[in-house]
Amino acid sequence: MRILLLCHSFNSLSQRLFTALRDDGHTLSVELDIADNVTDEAIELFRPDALIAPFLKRRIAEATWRRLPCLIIHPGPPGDRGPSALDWAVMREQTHWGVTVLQATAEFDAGPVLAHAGFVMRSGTKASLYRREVTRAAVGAVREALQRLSFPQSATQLVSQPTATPEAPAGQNGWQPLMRQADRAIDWRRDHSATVLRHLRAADGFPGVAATLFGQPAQLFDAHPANAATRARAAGLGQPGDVIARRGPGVLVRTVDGAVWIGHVRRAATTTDGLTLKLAATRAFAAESAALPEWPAPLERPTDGPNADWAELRYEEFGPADGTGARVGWLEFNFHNGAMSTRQCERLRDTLRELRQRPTKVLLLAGGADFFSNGIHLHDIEAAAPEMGLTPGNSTGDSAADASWRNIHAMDDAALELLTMTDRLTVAVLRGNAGAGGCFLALAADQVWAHAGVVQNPHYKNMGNLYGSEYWTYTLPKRVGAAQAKAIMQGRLPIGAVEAQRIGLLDAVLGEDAAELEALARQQALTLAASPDLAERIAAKAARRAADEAAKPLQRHRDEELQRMHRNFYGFDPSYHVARHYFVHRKPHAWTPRHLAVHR
Ligand code: COA
Ligand code: THG
Repeated sequence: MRILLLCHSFNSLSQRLFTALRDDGHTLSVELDIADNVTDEAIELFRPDALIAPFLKRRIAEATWRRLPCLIIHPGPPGDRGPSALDWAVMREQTHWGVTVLQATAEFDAGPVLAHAGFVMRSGTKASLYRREVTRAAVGAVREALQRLSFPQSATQLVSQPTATPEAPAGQNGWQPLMRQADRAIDWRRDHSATVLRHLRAADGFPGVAATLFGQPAQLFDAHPANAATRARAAGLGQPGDVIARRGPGVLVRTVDGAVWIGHVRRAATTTDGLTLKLAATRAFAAESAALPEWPAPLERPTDGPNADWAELRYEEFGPADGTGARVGWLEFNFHNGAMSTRQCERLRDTLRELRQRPTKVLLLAGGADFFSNGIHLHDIEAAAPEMGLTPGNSTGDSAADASWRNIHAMDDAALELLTMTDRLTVAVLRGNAGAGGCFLALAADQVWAHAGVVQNPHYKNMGNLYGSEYWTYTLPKRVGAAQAKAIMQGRLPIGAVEAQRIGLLDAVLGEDAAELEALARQQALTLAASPDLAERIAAKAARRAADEAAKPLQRHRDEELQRMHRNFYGFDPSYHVARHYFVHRKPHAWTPRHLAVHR
């Protein structure tokens, strides 16, 4: 079929559908929802058999939904309707939830149900549920819906009788209104930790919960429970609502029954443009946080039980302890949204250096649970540039260009640790999507494993024509060949797991989701560590690296890449600074990029 994706932005769900439906043999094009006449034009040009709206905020015009089947993906079960479906589901602690594919009609989310899929709710943020459970269920439901549409008879019937609701539960009007800040409100003096966590999870990544921190107004995000030891330590300190310690990006806030970690905040606007950024709490409130004691968590700790604890980095080791086989290391870096600031890159680099001392023969780099990595931290960089680009952003005369320069160096340093780890095998385990520099960080490992739902964007040009670094000029052609490397970089398109494996970007696709991948990757790594030719493999790796180094040193790759990046950051063309500004402030698109709108 010819399928037009109509979306508010080309977000992770839209990208996953784009790759999945192309894998199925459909012809896809994308139009961002800019105006009704632009959508009309796209339909005129592309002549789609169906339109799919994975992430759409505006109403599809009647002339459009009468003309061709328009499939709305609603992140709720049949009968549920409205713009805050997942927010309410998390807030109300639903134990099961679902995704519905319905046909657009005059009323929001009230059209005929074409397919639906359910899932068991997990205790996670709205955004995490959206990126994992909702996305997986949506792909299944859309495939089922398209199956139904591909029989022309039923398609005609659906278009001509768009008010029938064949599968929706009878008599259920599940309209749920937009969730407002009043619904999300927390009161530090009254609410228990569980309430605070629930409200923040329902509002994460957008719009956050409006509250007071350090006595000042801010939107709060990225909340985590304090474990028993932390709660005990916090018990005598301060009053509910007081900030009492810091850890990584976050701060610890007292509650009536303990304490919660708040990782990220968006401070209330102070400038006339009203623009603010979601930043690490310790960055947004840098002066206030400076006085707080650091309460670190041990790097090596379990995921469950009383010693489980929140921190960005976590390491674990497994395998035979009796010397009968090699040990395997597992390193996670759960950086919020996969964005890696200079501070975070440096912590990762230092941790990788530390792990060189461990007696492991296989090291798994597990990235974050929702995103493997998305490269340099564009919000953090933007924070150095309130007036955009090269304008000095603060009293130290720092600029977004300087912040970008430091961040890309730190990113390269982390990648270099991996590239030079020649005494063991390294594997990047992609539990979630990876983008730009995050993809190339993964390629710095010997092998890359992912699950079937992972989408990669192994290119930089979408961010104002960035050239990119992370030694991509070494790793990408080595893996996929020069011609394919060029095609990927210029194509700027998301690549699903099936295609990624076909072209050599991935070595293995294990399981259907993050949980399945995690279990399979651990098994596979133990097998690898126990393989009789392990020593030969490691020796071959070291020899290959030495030969490559002799042919062209890594430093030269880095220098050449950074020379181009320097021009992107400091040069005459401000495209990168403009693109970053639009991205971090989620400014609406004025047109659909031509690599997506192939019909244009
Ligand atoms: N540096 C800094 N930040 C980065 C980054 C980088 N290198 N790469 C990605 N990010 C950030 C993005 O800025 C975005 O930030 P956010 O947390 O403020 O949203 C985040 O990572 C993820 O990007 P996005 O493209 O939005 O991913 P997504 O598709 O997985 O998220 C939603 C989708 C729906 C969860 C999210 O956009 C949301 O909560 N939207 C509100 C719900 C809504 O409006 N629904 C419409 C009615 S149906
Ligand atoms: N039929 C048609 N068009 C549609 C849908 C449909 N467009 C997309 C839409 N479904 C997806 N679902 C919703 C449901 C409710 C709202 C938006 C999208 C909604 N919006 C508020 C409004 O427009 O006033 C604003 C919400 C906000 O600010 O985020 O209520 O079934 N033809």
